[in-house]
Amino acid sequence: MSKNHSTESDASSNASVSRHIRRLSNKERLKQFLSLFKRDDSVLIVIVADPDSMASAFAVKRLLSRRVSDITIVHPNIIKRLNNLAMRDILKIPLQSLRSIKKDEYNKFVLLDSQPTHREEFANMHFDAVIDHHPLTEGWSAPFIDVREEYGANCTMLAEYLKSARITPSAALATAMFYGIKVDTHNFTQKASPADILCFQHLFKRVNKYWLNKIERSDIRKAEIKYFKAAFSNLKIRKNRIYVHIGRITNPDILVVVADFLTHVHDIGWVIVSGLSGEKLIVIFRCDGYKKNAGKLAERVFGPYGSAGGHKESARAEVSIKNLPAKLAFNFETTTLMKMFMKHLD
Ligand SMILES: [Mn+2]
Repeated sequence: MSKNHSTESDASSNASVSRHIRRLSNKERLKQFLSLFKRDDSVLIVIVADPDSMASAFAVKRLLSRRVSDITIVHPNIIKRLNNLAMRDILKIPLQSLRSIKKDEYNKFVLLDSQPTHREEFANMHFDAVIDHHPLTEGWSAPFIDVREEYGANCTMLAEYLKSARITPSAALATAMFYGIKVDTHNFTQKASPADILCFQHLFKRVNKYWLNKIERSDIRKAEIKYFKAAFSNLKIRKNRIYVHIGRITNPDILVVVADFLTHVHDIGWVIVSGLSGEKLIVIFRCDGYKKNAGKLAERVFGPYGSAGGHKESARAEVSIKNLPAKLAFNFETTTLMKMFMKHLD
């Protein structure tokens, strides 16, 4: 069977493989998936590492353990988020970078929570199985394709495979899947299917809540505590809005942590936090969403200078400091940030 040619017939066969697998019962689907593998197979599981994909890979590793000769999980991206590093380390999920392995030492390839069209690194890889919950893309093929867009989390699908295989997840695996579902559904405030809710409920009693707490809370590096000091001394409150320019930062993630923290303040409708990273001014927007739109405000204020946008309640702008009018760019501080919003907020 020819693979990965972007022809019409392949595209339609890809959709039809997926349609066929969708129609199967959970048991039949599991059977088909397992039938891809033989005892002496070396399996490479490929993910773009995030909580949902890590949990999915962990589940497939469990599903195939004792069925194949060896299983390796790899990811092309660098894991920067502290929560994700904590998840990997606390739950002992064995991950390696895609660059660190030799592909020809493996004979079976599984892609989870992603599709071959999602990243350049996947374009010339031939996958035996793709299990994903993103919209089905064209121009690739695989013998086994299970793509269910309506699922909030990919690992919910894997939890169904485990259930059909009568495998009870360990505390580490259950915690991984539980966290994966929480993150991908934004604690069930965004896309979630009844299957995600059922799975969440089913996993609940196996979750280690201490591990889960530690993973969820680990989002500040020790070296970043100092930015809170800067934030508290620089912040200005006007009307029901908090503005803070933190100054120079090494990792923009801290701006998100500070902004989210400040949304806890009573009677505050807007939080706008900025920092300088390299040549860039990064601005994080948070609002309560009531008659407000963070994405639109970000676009109005920063759109003319760089990339800006987001959702109703949260948004982000990244602009090269050189693109700002000289009188703003020179010595940017909290009052400069406030000035930029004057025209746009009453
Ligand atoms: Mn996902």
